[in-house]
Amino acid sequence: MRTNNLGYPRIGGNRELKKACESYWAGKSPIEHLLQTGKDIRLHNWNLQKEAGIDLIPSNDFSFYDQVLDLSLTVGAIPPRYDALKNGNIHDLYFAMARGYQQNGLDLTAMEMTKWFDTNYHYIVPEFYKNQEFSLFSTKVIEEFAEAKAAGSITKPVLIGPVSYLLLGKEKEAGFHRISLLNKLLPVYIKIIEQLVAQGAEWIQFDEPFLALTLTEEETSALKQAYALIKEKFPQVKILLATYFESLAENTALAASLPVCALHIDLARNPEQLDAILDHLPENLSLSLGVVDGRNIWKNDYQKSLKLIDRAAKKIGKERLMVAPSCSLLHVPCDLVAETNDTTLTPEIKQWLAFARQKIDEVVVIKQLANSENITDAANKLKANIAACESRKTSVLIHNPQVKERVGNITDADARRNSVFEMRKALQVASLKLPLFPTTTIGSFPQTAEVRGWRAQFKKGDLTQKQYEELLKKETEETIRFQETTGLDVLVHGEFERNDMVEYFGEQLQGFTFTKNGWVQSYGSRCVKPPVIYGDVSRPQPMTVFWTQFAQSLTARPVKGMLTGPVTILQWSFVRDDQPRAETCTQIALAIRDEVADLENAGIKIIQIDEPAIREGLPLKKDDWQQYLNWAIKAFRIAASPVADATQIHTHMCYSEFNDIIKDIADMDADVITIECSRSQMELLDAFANFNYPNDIGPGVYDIHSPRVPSKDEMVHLLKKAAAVLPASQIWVNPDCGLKTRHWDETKKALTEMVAAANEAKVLYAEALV
Ligand code: 39S
Ligand code: ZN
Repeated sequence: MRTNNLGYPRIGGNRELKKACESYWAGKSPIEHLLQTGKDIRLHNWNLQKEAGIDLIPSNDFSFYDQVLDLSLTVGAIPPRYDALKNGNIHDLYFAMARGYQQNGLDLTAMEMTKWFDTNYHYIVPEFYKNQEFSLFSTKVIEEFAEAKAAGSITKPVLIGPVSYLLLGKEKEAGFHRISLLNKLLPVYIKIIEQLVAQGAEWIQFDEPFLALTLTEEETSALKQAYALIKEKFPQVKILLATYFESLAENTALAASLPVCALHIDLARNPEQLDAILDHLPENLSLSLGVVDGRNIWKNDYQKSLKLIDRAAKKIGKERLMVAPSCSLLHVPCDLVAETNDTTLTPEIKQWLAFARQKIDEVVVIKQLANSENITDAANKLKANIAACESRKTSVLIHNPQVKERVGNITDADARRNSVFEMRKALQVASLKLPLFPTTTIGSFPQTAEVRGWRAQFKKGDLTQKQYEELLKKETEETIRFQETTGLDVLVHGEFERNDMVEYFGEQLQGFTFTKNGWVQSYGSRCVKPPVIYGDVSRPQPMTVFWTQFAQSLTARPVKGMLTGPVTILQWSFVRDDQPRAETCTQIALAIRDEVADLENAGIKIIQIDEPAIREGLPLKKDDWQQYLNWAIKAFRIAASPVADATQIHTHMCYSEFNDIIKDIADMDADVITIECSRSQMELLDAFANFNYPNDIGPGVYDIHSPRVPSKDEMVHLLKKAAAVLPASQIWVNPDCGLKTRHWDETKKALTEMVAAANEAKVLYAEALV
């Protein structure tokens, strides 16, 4: 039996990569510093896996920004707008594709970014053209193999498989399907394998996560064709085909029939699939058992894992088995040892957890136990593991009977506003007196280094609570004044007191704990620190009323109360694995509901409950969608429904395509929804228009993910597009997401242009008022 790892976090134990990237982008350090940082992290990761006893250590799991973007560069799928950068420095080209480029007289937009399956990781979407050509443009995968070899490790290079790579992309022109590009793409894969083999690679891992989704006939034959060709060209190379995030289900026979050496399956997400796979496994195929959860931070239950391994060993023998995490460890923080704050992450809770570094050890110990190696030491570890699992099951921290009772008593009426939208809208129009094309923002204003610095100082004890609050009050007041002078209609307080839209709530809710250094990459250099939900959730006291009320006291204009919705808090936290997600979500919904009621009681007339993660929470298998939507939409409604009809509820969504769940979005029954639209040039609106979406909509009129300042005319153009398909009285004007990652100068310019655009639209469509 061997140990296998699919990928290790690459941000560095103290986010060294983030800091080095941002410093390079800001022109504060040379490229050499960034390259050296990457090299140090890779070496550190390989060595720790080698020393721990991992047999198949991944390489090319490192990336300066994103592994899908790396592959686009590798196979030369570089969109034509970057042609001018192709002959220059490859790093400039790479980061231009990731982040856009406004220098040397060029103004290039970034490539689109979207969610990596149902995770909170974002990848750069490959762009494909009808006459797409591929070539081996970057040799990163080969260089990193050579680098590891020089450092004493023969690694297993990791690449996204050709079929999944194509499926992850998007056609940028009509008239072809991206899967038809396979024949042009495969020769580049062949070249890569050739060079890896020449360097001495024995194993190569191809990730084909689409095998865990529903496949069309074309996709199925593409998989067969791709792996048959690789087998034909390189009969001696050991290919490990990795699937994860879901079960193989109807693709089990297909996956087992592909001519590869080993198949990896996700047994953390779906242990039930093991038997079906064992039944289909041909004699020459090895199986990598993903028993250690690569997506969550709970300590592995060794006894449970050993049972699965035993079942497999009985059927196919130990020699053909590998023990592994369920997926790349990219989605968990680096090292639990860095958590030293006993008051927040108490020793009791800490003993239930395992981060990437610990999961590597778990894989090795499980293998030793299954293989009867290192017997005394392994047996002691098993004993300790049983004790930790038992402690978690029986801890009084976990169960709160009052919360369970409240969830049990929820009625349908709790999930319904008092009146239908038309009646509410009339009352809201009368109460709020907003103009046509009302302007607003999504919630956050720039989280400057200064604001973050205050929080860091406050946490260290270098600022008192009072000093910290005074600084935040000043920042909030300036933001209110800025919005007033710019002429925005519905103001926000700016969220300067918040570190993150999920962590901030996690810090204040019971049943949650949070880490000091539990960073996980979200996109590029941006990281999040997901809170940990370990027990029943409740809200001991108001969480946002103080700052919202303070901001409202400064102005006569309405200030929106800003909350994160239950589905998003669930989706972006590390969740319990000892009860259904629906149950946890409903508990969070009740906590947010209490907050909504408190905001209303404090005189707040507009409350926004953000649900950007509702789409990504969708199960990967379509058959499971409806069940998820039922509880997820209900959770939102439970949170949104305690208020009077005149109180206006907003929600915000981004980063997704909503066309296929538009009916469910309508069922959320928010009075106003603001959505990301600007990168797709309002295409999304067609879905809302075709559906006759009844409530108000704020289609984002500019892309906040880029520093580019849009002009008034651009935004008027987008508003006209919106007004062509929707009644003008239904349209709000806003950016497409929060402004926390932007700088103040861009923000001020962009919002000034946006208000001017709304004013022009008001004149153009004044007749719609009557
Ligand atoms: N998921 C979550 N949870 N939250 C989101 O907002 C999103 N948005 C989408 C989808 N998923 C999400 C993804 N977009 C950031 C921005 C957008 C994202 C994701 C992340 C982001 O800005 N992250 C920050 C970053 O990577 C960290 C935010 C944070 O937690 O830089 N900040 C803390 C704070 O403000 C800690 C900041 C910090 O690094 O308190 N402090 C320094 C340190 O610890 C010290 C302060 C200093 O001197 O700068 O070293
Ligand atoms: Zn957003």
